[in-house]
Amino acid sequence: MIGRVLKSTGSWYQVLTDQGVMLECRTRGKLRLEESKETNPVAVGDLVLLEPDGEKGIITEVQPRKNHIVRQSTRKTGHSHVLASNIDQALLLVTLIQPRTSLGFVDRFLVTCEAFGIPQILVFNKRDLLDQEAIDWCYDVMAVYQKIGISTFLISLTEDEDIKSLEQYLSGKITLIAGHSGTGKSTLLNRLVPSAHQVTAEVSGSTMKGVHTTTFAEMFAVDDQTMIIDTPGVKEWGLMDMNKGEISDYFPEMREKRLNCKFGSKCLHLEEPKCAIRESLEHGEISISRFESYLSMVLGGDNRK
Ligand SMILES: Nc1nc2c(ncn2[C@@H]2O[C@H](COP(=O)(O)OP(=O)(O)OP(=O)(O)O)[C@@H](O)[C@H]2O)c(=O)[nH]1
Ligand SMILES: [Mg+2]
Ligand SMILES: [Zn+2]
Repeated sequence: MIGRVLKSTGSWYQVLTDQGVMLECRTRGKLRLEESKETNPVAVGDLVLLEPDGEKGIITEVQPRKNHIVRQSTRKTGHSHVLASNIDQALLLVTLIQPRTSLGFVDRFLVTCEAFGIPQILVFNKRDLLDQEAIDWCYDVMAVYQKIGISTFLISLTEDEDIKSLEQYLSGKITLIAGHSGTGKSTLLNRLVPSAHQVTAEVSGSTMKGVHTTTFAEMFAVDDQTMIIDTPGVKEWGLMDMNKGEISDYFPEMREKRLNCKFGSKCLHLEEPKCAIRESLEHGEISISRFESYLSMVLGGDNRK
């Protein structure tokens, strides 16, 4: 039997078999030991081989993954957690307030997706909480991302009667939803899959941050072809291990320009002479906020802001 993992708690897995049956499964001890640095051997989205075990199932093998996205702990514990596998795209759900999402966080997430070859959608939620000035600022920020090929949206999941323009981008695909706690990931999921009844909770009145309501990643079907993965809110987004020289490769607006730097792929775009990236920055072709994010990644700045 073969199936797809819809939910993983670390000790048991909810698997949808190719016969359309939902099975609660466990793994064999062996499967766990074989795994290296990642804390979870089986991730949401994995295609797995199963053996029946009474009313339940045993996962005997994880099929090779088309792709996966890893959440790296920012503290140097070396732990990494596969958030999900075999996805078509990642939707980053952010809010300017309640909670605040920084552009540094956005860019670290986008760079990680680029490194894993996963297309991204950037959605600003809770428009209803913004005044006109903040909305104007948000559109300026969205323009920066649109320019580098990322689809962006500004929505209010509680006020907008329909979110069809966004839904079009999800249709027929497997989409992972990520973001800080409290940005409305589960609220979005419930709008897409009303039968899911995912629990949502108000952000804390004192910290204006989410209260970590969703605790496990879980995949839901919108229709036969469309799947959505709701995930627990992340506080920080650490960059996976990558060479400093590699980072600008994951900034789409730098990828080609960097070939024109005098020092070619050795240029880190810091103080080097005849740097095509810094020239583009001066000409306004690369946005200052994106370049600042780049610098903090190369110089190893604070990953938590
Ligand atoms: N004002 C406003 N509130 C919203 C909007 N969308 C969601 N919310 C509220 O924000 C709160 C948090 O929403 P959740 O869907 O639980 O957030 P989450 O991202 O799933 O949070 P975690 O599961 O903790 O990661 C809830 O009270 C939602 O009703 C919006 O567009 N505007
Ligand atoms: Mg949630
Ligand atoms: Zn350069």
